[in-house]
Formats: sequence, structure tokens, C-alpha cells
Amino acid sequence: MKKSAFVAIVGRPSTGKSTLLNALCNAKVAIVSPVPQTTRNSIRGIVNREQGQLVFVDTPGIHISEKKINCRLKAAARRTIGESDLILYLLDASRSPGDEESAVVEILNTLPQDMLTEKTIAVINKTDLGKADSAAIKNFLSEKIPLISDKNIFTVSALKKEGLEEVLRCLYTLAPEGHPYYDEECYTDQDVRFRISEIIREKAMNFLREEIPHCIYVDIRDIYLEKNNGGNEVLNAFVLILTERDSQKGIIIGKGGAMLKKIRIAALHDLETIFDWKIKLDIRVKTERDWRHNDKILKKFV
Ligand SMILES: Nc1nc2c(ncn2[C@@H]2O[C@H](COP(=O)(O)OP(=O)(O)OP(=O)(O)O)[C@@H](O)[C@H]2O)c(=O)[nH]1
Ligand SMILES: [Mg+2]
Repeated sequence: MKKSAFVAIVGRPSTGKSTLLNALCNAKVAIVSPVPQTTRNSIRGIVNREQGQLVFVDTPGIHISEKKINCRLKAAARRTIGESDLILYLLDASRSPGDEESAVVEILNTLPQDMLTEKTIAVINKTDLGKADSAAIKNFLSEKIPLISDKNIFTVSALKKEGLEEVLRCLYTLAPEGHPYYDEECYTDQDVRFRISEIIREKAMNFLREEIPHCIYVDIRDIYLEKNNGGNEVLNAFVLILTERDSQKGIIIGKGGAMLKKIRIAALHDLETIFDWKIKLDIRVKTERDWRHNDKILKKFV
């Protein structure tokens, strides 16, 4: 009988959860940026092999904060943990574990004992960095969360795709028997609308690192397919980038629209490798004061 499992990838912000998800799936499933708290949803990436199917669920980084948006992100991560068959706890070898790491451990330590001993693995990432100290992280794990057994602790570099095969092998061993959840041709369950909005958000975050890390929301207002003169299908998307202040709107648009153009071109480049269609993006920017406190918008994405 084949195996199948939902695997939650959890950890504090910026440990490389989304990078790992993409590396395991060998595809760009989740967006990545150097700014903590990039991921806002539980994003699924699917690995199909002879032995069966693993459905990885990327979660927002667990962050200590009482802000409304952070509380929702944390709740989303907790929910995913509760719904998964296996847990992949990702740690960063290049940073010493502080309060934020302890907050993740606290959540994991509320799980039933057998879930930790038999269904949880710890993966220490970023071992390619000079300042990486895997031994310190291993000590932290054995002290704070001793129920995770040594044989279930791995060291990897998600960026360089090193050590991943061992991780997959272990997960397939731990996975329960079962039928695949998704079509075995798929590597993600995200819809077209969501993928377009995420890729645009990634480009904006990466080009405007300092200025606008968390203040944007990308809303796909309209999307349709049409045939062009050559008979090829073209996907048209009308997109609004919402910002909180007019000053941020100005930064995203840039001088003479230069920044917005850069975002559009980079997004198109990625999207045309993901989809078979030609794509046309019409992107506008709009100020929507305090969207991060607006429950209606927050509900749409967390
Ligand atoms: N050197 C190095 N950098 C990495 C590695 N994995 C991820 N990164 C970098 O770490 C940063 C954060 O990566 P993400 O994958 O967005 O991290 P995340 O855990 O998903 O972050 P949140 O979604 O904010 O919780 C990016 O700049 C990545 O390129 C790694 O193995 N080595
Ligand atoms: Mg992420």
C-alpha cells in the first residue's frame, strides 16, 4: 500500500520554510523574501513519488506579538499543526534560538507525546552559512523538546538543496499508509488568482525591502482568458495593490511609474514560467487606510 501524509512546516519567521517547501517540491510554490513574515497563508506543495504522496503545508512564521494580523498568522500555524499527520519543525542554524524559538517550542510541546516522538522531525537549515552552528541548535532541541528523537533531526541547506533526500526518506518512513489526496500530476493546490497575487507581492517585497515590507495587499479584481490574433490563449488580470498610506503608494509606483513597471515585468517573467498562457497584467496601486486592521480584508488572506 502506498503512503500519504500532510506535513506541516513550522518555525519562527525567516527560518527558510518557504524556501524548503519549494526545494522539496522542485518548483516555485511559495514566495520567499528576506523580510520576516512573508508567508500569510497555509500554502500546500505536493511531492509525488513511487512510495506515495507528501503534501507539505507551509505556515506563517510563528512570531510573538499581540497585533491583530500576527495573532491571526499564529492561529493559522496552530491550525495547520493540529490538522497534519507529520510535523517538520524548521530551525535556523545561523541564529541562536531566542524567545521566538521558545514560543514555537511551547506550541509544539502542547502536542500529544506520541506525535512528538513518532511524527515530528526537526530540520536545521542554513548550514551553508559560515556562522551556522548546528551543534548549538541540537543542544537547544535536546534540552527544550527532548521528545524529538535524534534519528529524526536533520541538517540541510534549503537554498543549496543539500540534505533534502534524507529528510524526504524519513518522512516517507513516518507517513501512514493511504491514498493520494491530490492528482499525482500536481505540485500545488493554489488557484491561479492566488498565485498571481503572491508572485506580485514577492516582487514588491523584494524590490522594496526597507520601505514597504508588510503594508501591502495584492487584490486580483478581475481575471479572464481570451484568444489573441494568433489564436493563443492570453490570461488578463486586473490587479490592485493596496497600501496603507499615500507615501507608500508613491514608493510602489516609483518615478514615472518605473518601480511598478519593474514589479510587473519581474512578476510576468515568473508567471510565464509557471503557466502555459501568455499573461497580461494591469496593475494599479490604491491607498486603503489601515487595511491591516480591516477584518474583511484580513479574512481574505489568513
Ligand atoms: N543562506 C541560506 N539562506 C536561506 C536558506 N533558506 C532560506 N534562506 C533565506 O532566508 C530568507 C527567508 O526565507 P523564507 O523561505 O522566506 O523564510 P520563511 O521561513 O518562509 O519566512 P516567513 O514566511 O516570513 O515565516 C530568504 O532570504 C531566503 O533566501 C538556506 O538554506 N541558506
Ligand atoms: Mg514563508
